[in-house]
Amino acid sequence: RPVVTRPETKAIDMKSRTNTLVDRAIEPSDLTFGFLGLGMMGSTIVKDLIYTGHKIVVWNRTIDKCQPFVEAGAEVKDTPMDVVEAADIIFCCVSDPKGAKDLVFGNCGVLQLKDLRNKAYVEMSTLDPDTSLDIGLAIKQCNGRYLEAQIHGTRQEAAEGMLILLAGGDRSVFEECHSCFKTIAKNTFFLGNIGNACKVNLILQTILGVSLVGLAEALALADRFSISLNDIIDIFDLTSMKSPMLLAKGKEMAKGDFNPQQPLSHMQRDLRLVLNMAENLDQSMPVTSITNEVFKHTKRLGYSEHDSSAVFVRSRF
Ligand code: NA7
Repeated sequence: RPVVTRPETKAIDMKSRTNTLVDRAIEPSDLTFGFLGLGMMGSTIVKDLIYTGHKIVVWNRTIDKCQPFVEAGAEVKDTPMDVVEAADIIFCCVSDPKGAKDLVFGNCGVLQLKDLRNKAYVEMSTLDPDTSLDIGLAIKQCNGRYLEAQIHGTRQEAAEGMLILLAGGDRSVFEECHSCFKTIAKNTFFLGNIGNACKVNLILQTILGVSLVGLAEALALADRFSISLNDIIDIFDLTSMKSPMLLAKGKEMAKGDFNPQQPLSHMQRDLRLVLNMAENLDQSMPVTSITNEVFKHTKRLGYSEHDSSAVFVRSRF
């Protein structure tokens, strides 16, 4: 097994500014927004929200990650429950459905505050529809309002406010989050009931995952023929098959630069969620199943924390 070095994770630079946000003339809401989870996406989003003038209260499991946000003007709290107490609308952005449930149902979690009247909870963690329904129901049973707001895009797109935001659940929350969503997303969709946004997000991830594996296998074959990968990408760029995402990922594969924009572990998690959804419907998804196996194997090779484009490494064996 090759020795794999972990990708470098740069500390968030609170001083850099993004032109797209300057141009958007965002009028920040007067409400106080809580934010649970300062990972790669979470920290980028919070940075944007502070920059556009929102009042923010944060919490992260690894407390050190909160420090740059305190310096930038956010308040930090000791537990998720404390954030809920201090904020009107609380966003959650953690790695997976289990983490999302821990924050709601766990020790010092959101539901410890038995009455959520006048509070709204917004799930940005990528979730399967059933988990989102469970969380939504629990929040509503405590008199709170719930919105799932699934985010589609890379960390770079988050930094530039160019995500696609897919929402479902309580429309009034969707409207109250307008200035936040305008900060982070170029397009925002309200898709109706809880679960709908999760389904659409996972369907988009299926297209992405399957495409990446196809790209990786084709480039690996070119490599076996000793055809320059850069030449292939230049020609691909002239075809009607090209897309900004595939071009970017192809270039990363050619360079062997797998700095995480969308971690491979997240891609595999999404494929697992897709296959679970399909299983419940008896929907056959053979290509997605194989794609999932390819990503699982690449994880086993040590590339969980690298970008999804690292799937190329496995295709070259
Ligand atoms: P990252 O960079 O992998 O960060 C994951 C975050 O989730 C990070 O803040 C973690 O805290 C937190 N986390 C994970 N599990 C838990 C549990 N069980 N309890 C509390 N906190 C937890 O992910 P991204 O920021 O890129 O993505 C977040 C979501 O946005 C994800 O669903 C994407 O699909 C969309 P830590 O810092 O490790 O203590």
